[in-house]
Amino acid sequence: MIKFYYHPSPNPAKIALFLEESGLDYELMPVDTRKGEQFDPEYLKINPNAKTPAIVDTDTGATVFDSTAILLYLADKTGQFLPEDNAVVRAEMLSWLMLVGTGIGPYAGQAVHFKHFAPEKLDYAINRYDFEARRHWGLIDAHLADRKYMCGDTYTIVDMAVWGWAGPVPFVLGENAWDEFPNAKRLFDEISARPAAQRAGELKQKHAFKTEMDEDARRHMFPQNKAS
Ligand SMILES: N[C@@H](CCC(=O)N[C@@H](CS)C(=O)NCC(=O)O)C(=O)O
Repeated sequence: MIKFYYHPSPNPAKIALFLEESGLDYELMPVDTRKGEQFDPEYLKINPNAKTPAIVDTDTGATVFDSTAILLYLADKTGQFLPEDNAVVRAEMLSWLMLVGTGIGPYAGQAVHFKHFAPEKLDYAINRYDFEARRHWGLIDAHLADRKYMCGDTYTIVDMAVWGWAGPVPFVLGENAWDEFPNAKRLFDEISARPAAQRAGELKQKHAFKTEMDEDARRHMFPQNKAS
C-alpha cells in the first residue's frame, strides 16, 4: 500500500494521476502547506525538503520524495506507463521528464510567485520568470507537434508530469496563454478527459484544505519573509 502525502497543487497532481491510472492501493495523507504542516517533524522525516508530494511504500519500506523520483519509482514498481524498453527511448523519456521537473515546474512556480504573491511587483523578476516559463512550454509544444504523446505513441509518466503543471497554465502565463501552445493544450485536454484524471482532480475534496493565502499561509509558504 502507498501512503500518498498530498496537497492539491501541481507536483502532487502528477502522482495523483499515476495512482489513479495504475489502480495501486493508496491512502491519502493530507499535508496542508498553507497551515505549515510540511514542517511537522514527522513529515520532515519523510520529506526533508518540506514540500509535497512524498510517498511511503509499505510493501517495500521505501520512502520517496520529489515528484519526478516518485513517478520513476512507481513506474518501475508496476511496470506501467513506461515507453518501449530500449536505451534510446529511455534516454528520451528521462530527458523530457527532467525538463518538466527542473524547467517547467520551478520557472512556473517563480512566475506565479512574482506575479501573484510577492509583496513588491518587481518587473525584472516578473519578466524573467514569465519568459522562462513560456520558453519551456514552447519546448513541450514544439515536441508535441508531430507526436501524440511526449514519448511517441505511448502514454507515459512524462505526459503525467506535463499534465500536473498544465492545469495552472492560465494562472501562470495569462488567460489566453493556451493559444500559444495548441499541441500542449491538445495533450492536456485529452488527459483531463480520462476518468483517472477526473478522480485525481476530485482528491482535493477529500480534505478541508485551507484555500486562503493569508498572512499566516504566506509565512509558511515563503519563510524568507518570516524575519521581516
Ligand atoms: N521538486 C519538487 C517540488 C515540490 C514542490 O515545490 N511542491 C509544492 C507544491 S507543487 C509545495 O509543496 N509547496 C509548499 C511550500 O513551498 O511550502 C517536486 O517535484 O516534488
